[in-house]
Amino acid sequence: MATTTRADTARKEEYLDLHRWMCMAKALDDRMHILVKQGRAPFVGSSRGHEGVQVASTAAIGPDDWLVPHYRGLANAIVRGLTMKEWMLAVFAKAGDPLSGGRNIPGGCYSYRRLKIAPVSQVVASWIPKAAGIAYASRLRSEASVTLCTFGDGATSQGEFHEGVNFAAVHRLPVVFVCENNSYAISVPIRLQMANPNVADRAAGYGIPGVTVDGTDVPACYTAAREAVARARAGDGPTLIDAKIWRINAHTSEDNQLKYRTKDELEEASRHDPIVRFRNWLLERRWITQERAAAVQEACDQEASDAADWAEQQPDPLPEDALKHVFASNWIQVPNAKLD
Ligand SMILES: Cc1ncc(C[n+]2csc(CCOP(=O)(O)OP(=O)(O)O)c2C)c(N)n1
Repeated sequence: MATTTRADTARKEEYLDLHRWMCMAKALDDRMHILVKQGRAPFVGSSRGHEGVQVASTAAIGPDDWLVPHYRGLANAIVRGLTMKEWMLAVFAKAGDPLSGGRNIPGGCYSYRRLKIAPVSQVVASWIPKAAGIAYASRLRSEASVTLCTFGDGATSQGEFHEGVNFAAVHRLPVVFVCENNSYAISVPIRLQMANPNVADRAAGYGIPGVTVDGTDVPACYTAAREAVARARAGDGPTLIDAKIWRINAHTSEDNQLKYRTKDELEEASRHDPIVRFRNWLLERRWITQERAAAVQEACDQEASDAADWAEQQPDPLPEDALKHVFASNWIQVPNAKLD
């Protein structure tokens, strides 16, 4: 009979963490959809289908590294340490929301300095050159940090993708670029975005490694991300990972995807749920039981529901604080500036 080594046990614990983080993201996502239907929350940009690559890539970096995620990166933020209560404070735009002080749409625009999550933007691809800039700053400061930058396939059609990846490649910056390739930019399918659907092929044009991975396969994503992080940390520059996934929900809760996806396609997408696939992988290894997996999801669902009820009762931001953190409080006086 095979014996379980200490390394196996450590690995198992890591993988069970990945599973729990995915369940947390699903629980918050599902709860937000309920809250929107009830008219209690404004909006969801769902991360369903993206959780596998998100937890795997984020678990591959450390607490001193930087995360520059896209607006769909709920599971990325969870791995960094974001709690359900904090997320729900943002969903209800409460004064204590650590993400934007109740100023932005949930998950759409925020930052979290303590967790080293750089500002998330709705302006598609605008954060890609910023990730290169953060990595460049780390280099100038002789810090050992790696920057993880995530985006969708649609973002790769923007000029900022080229500018950011090219700059990082030229300067061999410690960045890991992860394309969460769900093959849609809202309603625009990938065949209308690019003639070559393999985003990783473009890496050759920048002189960096490109890796295609099945983004619903958590262990494969984890291996690809850890290898890319190790390359970045060793001074060997950026990697472009193209993680192929399926978008399970609509683009956002404002979108009716039946206008551009067939019911058959949606059924197919639901068969590519990374949580189900990863749970089966854990079951095969007997690292989890059906009962335990169900209990983890149930506990996460309950925690998300409790977090929502708690957050809803928290104080709203004060009207007089509305302009706080919007404009600089001290104007910089430019000598001899002519303003007329
Ligand atoms: C510069 C810019 N152009 C257009 C939009 C509108 N928009 C918001 S999300 C989105 C789709 C982006 O698709 P993708 O990068 O594949 O990410 P996904 O939402 O599929 O995860 C678009 C076009 C925007 N926010 N910013």
